[in-house]
Order: sequence, then C-alpha cells, then structure tokens
Amino acid sequence: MKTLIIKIDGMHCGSCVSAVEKALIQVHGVQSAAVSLDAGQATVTYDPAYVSAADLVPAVVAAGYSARANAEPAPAPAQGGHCGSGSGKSKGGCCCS
Ligand SMILES: [Cu+2]
Repeated sequence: MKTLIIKIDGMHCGSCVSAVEKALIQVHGVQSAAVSLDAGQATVTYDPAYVSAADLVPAVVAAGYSARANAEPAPAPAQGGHCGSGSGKSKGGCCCS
C-alpha cells in the first residue's frame, strides 16, 4: 500500500467532504480515503498494483473540485461552480449545487 496526500480546493462543508471521499473510494485500488475539511486535503491509501497517484487527482476533479497531488504546482483554478458563483455546475451533493 502507498499513501498520497491530495490538496483540494473548493470544499466548504461536510457534504463536500463526503463527495470527495466517495469519489476517491470508488477508484479501483483505493483502500481508504480520509478527507479533512480544515486542512483542505485528502489522505489516500491505495494499492499501486491497481491504481497510480496520477489516477487519483482526476477522480477528485471529476467530482467538481480543484485538486493536486501534494508538492505539485497548483493548476489553474476550476471555472465557477463555487457557492453562488452561478455556473450551476453540480458538485455531487454539495449544499450549494
Ligand atoms: Cu459543500
């Protein structure tokens, strides 16, 4: 098993945490995902035989959040989709979607 820290932007409530955890745990090979709202990050334990670190960040992005593996440079922020910003993009059960 390997552990990866993913930095996540755009989480603001428990629903966001649940959405990110669900997105990560659904990836084949992920054993556990612990998401911290305060820290804005996820700690993912995964089996490198089934999944690589490069597969985990897109799973969070697909759930509607801006994410990057720890120690990588930050990508451009996601377009819209945040509280009241008006894009209407669904964020997987988020309170403001
Ligand atoms: Cu939320």
